[in-house]
Amino acid sequence: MAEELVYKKPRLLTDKDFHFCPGCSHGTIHKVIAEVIDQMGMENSSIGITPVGCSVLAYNYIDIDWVQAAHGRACAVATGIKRLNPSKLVFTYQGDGDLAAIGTGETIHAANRGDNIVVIYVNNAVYGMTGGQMAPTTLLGMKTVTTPNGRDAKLHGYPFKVGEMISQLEGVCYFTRQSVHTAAGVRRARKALRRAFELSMEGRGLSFVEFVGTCSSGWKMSAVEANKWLDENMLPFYPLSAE
Ligand SMILES: Cc1ncc(C[n+]2csc(CCOP(=O)(O)OP(=O)(O)O)c2C)c(N)n1
Ligand code: SF4
Repeated sequence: MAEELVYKKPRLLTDKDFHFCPGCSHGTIHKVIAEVIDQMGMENSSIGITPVGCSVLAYNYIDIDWVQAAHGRACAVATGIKRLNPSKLVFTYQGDGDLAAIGTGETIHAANRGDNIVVIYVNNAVYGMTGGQMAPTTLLGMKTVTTPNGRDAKLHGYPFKVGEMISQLEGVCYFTRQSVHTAAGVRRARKALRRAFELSMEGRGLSFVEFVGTCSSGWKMSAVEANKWLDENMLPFYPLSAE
């Protein structure tokens, strides 16, 4: 009987060891991106833009062209790059601290203009790189280093559903929310990301691909606990899309 290959390292992932903590979603999301770019044969015509956050070293791991943006500015940089290079696939890869706090303005206006970029948004509900502070996306009641008693709506406002807001804008052709904490989730995420990349190359507008992710270190949990916590707490508030 022929053996069926169920897992292999994507060709476009380099041999560098990830700096991500065990149980972090970033590594699996990198893998999905590398696979989809490879499947589409776009390794020589893709440009990724990473700003600041744990995603900052993506250029070390996925063997395509990358540009480093200042914190929050990825959508503005991506807009310029795409307008000058319309034949390229241009995407950003941003955390929620980056996209939903310091970069809110750039993101909303890129979406409203309908620039043909793909925004990959990794929402782990905290500022991971700086040690697990509250982000705009932190759930109510969630403990972080800056909300030791849990996020309180009266003091800190409500968690920000960026995807739902962005999806209302005329310039946005596709919004999807995915996760990679299960094998089925990884398969759905791969399909959704491919769709976003294809729509972008068809010039249909901005695609917004949200990943609900874990920050095992910021959440102070093991890998297994973080996946369970994501399932039980993040997904009821940030529900996944069917496609
Ligand atoms: C202009 C500026 N302000 C603040 C910082 C500090 N800083 C570095 S990463 C970060 C937040 C990153 O969080 P997020 O975007 O959610 O990404 P994660 O690390 O969780 O993947 C902040 C505030 C900075 N580097 N530059
Ligand atoms: S601090 Fe959080 S987001 Fe950053 S690598 Fe570790 S687990 Fe991932």
